[in-house]
Amino acid sequence: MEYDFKKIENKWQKLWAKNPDFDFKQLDNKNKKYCLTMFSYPSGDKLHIGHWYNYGPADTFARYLKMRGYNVFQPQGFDAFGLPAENYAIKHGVHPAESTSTNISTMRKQLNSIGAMYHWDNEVVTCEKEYYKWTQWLFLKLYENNLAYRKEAMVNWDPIDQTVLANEQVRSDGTSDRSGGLVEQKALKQWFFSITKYSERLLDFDNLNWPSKTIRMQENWIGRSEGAYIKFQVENHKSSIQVFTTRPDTLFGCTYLVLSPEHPDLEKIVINSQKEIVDKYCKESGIKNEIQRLDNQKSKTGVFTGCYALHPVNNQRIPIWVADYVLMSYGTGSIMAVPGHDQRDYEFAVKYEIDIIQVVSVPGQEIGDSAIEGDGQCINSDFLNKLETKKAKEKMISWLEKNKKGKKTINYRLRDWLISRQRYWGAPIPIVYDPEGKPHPIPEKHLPWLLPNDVEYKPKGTSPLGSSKELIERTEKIFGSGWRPEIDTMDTFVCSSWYYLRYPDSKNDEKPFTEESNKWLPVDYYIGGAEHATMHLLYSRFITKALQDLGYVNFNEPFLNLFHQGTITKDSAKMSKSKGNTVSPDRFIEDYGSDTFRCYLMFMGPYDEGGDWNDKGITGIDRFLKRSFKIVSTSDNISQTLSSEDEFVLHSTIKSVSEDIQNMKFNTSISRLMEFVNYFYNKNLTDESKHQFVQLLSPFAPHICEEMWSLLGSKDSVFKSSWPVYDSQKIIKSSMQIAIQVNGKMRGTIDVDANETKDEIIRLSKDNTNVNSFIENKQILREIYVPGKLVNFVIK
Ligand code: ANZ
Repeated sequence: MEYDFKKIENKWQKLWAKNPDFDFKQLDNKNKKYCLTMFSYPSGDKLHIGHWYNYGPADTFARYLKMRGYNVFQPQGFDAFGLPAENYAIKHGVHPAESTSTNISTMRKQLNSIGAMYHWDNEVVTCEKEYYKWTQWLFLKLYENNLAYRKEAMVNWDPIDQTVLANEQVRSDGTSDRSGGLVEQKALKQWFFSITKYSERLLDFDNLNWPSKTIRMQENWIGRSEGAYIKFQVENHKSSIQVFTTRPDTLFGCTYLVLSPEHPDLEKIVINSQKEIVDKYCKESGIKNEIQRLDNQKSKTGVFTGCYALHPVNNQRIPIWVADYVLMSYGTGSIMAVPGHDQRDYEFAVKYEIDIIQVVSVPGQEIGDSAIEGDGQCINSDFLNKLETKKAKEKMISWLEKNKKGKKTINYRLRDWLISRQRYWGAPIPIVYDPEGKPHPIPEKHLPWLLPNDVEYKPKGTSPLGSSKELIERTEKIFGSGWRPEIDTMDTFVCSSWYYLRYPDSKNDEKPFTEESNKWLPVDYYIGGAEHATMHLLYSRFITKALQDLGYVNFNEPFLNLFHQGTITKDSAKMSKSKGNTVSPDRFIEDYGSDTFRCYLMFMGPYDEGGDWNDKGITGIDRFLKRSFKIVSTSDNISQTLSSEDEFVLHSTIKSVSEDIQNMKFNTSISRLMEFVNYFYNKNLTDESKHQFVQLLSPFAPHICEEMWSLLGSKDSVFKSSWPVYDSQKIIKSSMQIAIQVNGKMRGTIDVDANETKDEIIRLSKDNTNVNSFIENKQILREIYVPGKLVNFVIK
């Protein structure tokens, strides 16, 4: 019988769609496994190979869990709001609602061709009002609980996309990761979520099985630093300047202070004769973004304020400078500079001829071309002298606390999450302003607060919603004349920060989720790209923890096991449309079928590393599936029993495939299945072993296996059957090698049947020609047999 993949795949996709076993409503949440892949943006009009690489193997894993007896929930949806979808719409001159919905229906069809076991009834589409109503609800809950607030802030402005970007969306070279434009700084009133209140708790990864690299990235992003605040009295002034330092042990080496150009006290302290040059300096640095300011390659700049501070311990005069290598957004926006032990300060002090005092000594190191940044022993430091750095930190902090000049503190690099976007295609922020401009939350009964349609959505620097007459009329009608709507929309990362909570009850229009639907959570297995390490994966953890605190969920982490798929390259280069080296999945599905395509993706390399695409490789998989079909579907290779060697091959295949698939080692699983087929290709199989083989292959190639399962006479889906179990007795090697010694010296080896008796093994050993030459005509005093290993003849 020929393997007709088109017919088979078509047939089973239709049957699965109708099969009540794949109906979520029938699923019990006891013994559940919630398997989730990161949902896709309908930004392009097609799924690309990266989507397949995320979704195909993830489905293999989900199907395997189902066969292991779990109640598997595997939903799918679309992250449909946001810049990529909006830019696609602008480029193609259609309304984003229209292009998004067309793209979604194409992608839905393509997703079906993967042959994945999706619970489509639970689909989530974030741009639909039935969904964003609850994104707005989430905003309101955070607002009511002081976790959402509005403030004027310097923001990253993308001049090409004409919108604000989160720090995470700015690349290290200062350009936008969306448009590539050079990001500028701009002061705007913006909405924020208070993720920083959760900094410490977000550093707890205890019960998570996540890639350690991702955990490290989140830790670095949160950036916890232990240190101290230290107060410096300003000479002849009432005010004092508070700095944040991680090195209070170096306080005696502080020879100047620096305020950031945006520091609010700067104006108060700068002396008249320096005002003009300080103002000019601040204006110039206002144009630079944070990344340019922190660029270590560039020479540091700054100007003297003319004012002095007093050293908190010895009252010495310390000049106060302004310099843009100090950022307003970190610590207190001002530092104590210790040029002997901080490289930035060192370069600055050399350039502006400021004193450098060494206060830490490290054997073999001298302050020469650079500062000594490491730990050591305190010198030139009064009561800290001779102490090790670590001890000195503690001693200085207790001195400062006792004398009320400072205190121990912990600082985090994490910033609050800026969620306002000056764009059209997003969930409107559910806030209105009274005639005095004071913000008020929109009462829940008015949700969804609809995204207006009468909008010029192309970006022009102000929020498109401002051009909607309908939105203003709606606002005035409900709240009164002179009331104005908020015209910014929410960052799409807000939509995706909670979507996993919506899936189990995605059509509920009374509640975003319920106690019952939450029984499906947390997500057991989450699979998606590593590029989301510091954005989506951190935001989701924050939102889950916030909702737990507000009593809406009873778990504190959204994703228990996390896995990142690798990338598929072409000739070792990343696939991209601009390079013209993309591989369209559709063509290969057309030519080889979905099962072959999925299997090939999994076979290419370890799942977390990816692999290099080549067209020849896929023909190998094609041959493997054809041969698999043949050994199962022919009836003239049936036997009643298997030899012990055959059984060994069968049971060790079951063992290794089970172990490897459990660890998402799909490539080695497929290799083992190929070895199985090669071994049995011209041999007979029993009916049972054919069944077992089909079961092992089925999570990888679901369509062909359903077909083979039914050819073998089963009425039900193979995915309702239980994963095969190996018999440990049968994988004991059927023969064993015995070493033969004479008086403890190796004289030969023999292969014997694993069940051979001791007497027979000793007899065979004596017959070995080489051994025989040593024992012939000798008196054997003892015959020692170590079972399964060796025979030793002790002779006179
Ligand atoms: C004195 C000192 C001496 C420092 C020394 C370092 C070494 P992390 O570890 O990243 O938290 N700093 C503080 N606020 C800053 C700001 N707003 N902009 C730029 N730099 C700032 O870094 C903390 C250190 O970075 C602080 O400790 C401070 O310099 C500097 F031998 O204070 B340190």
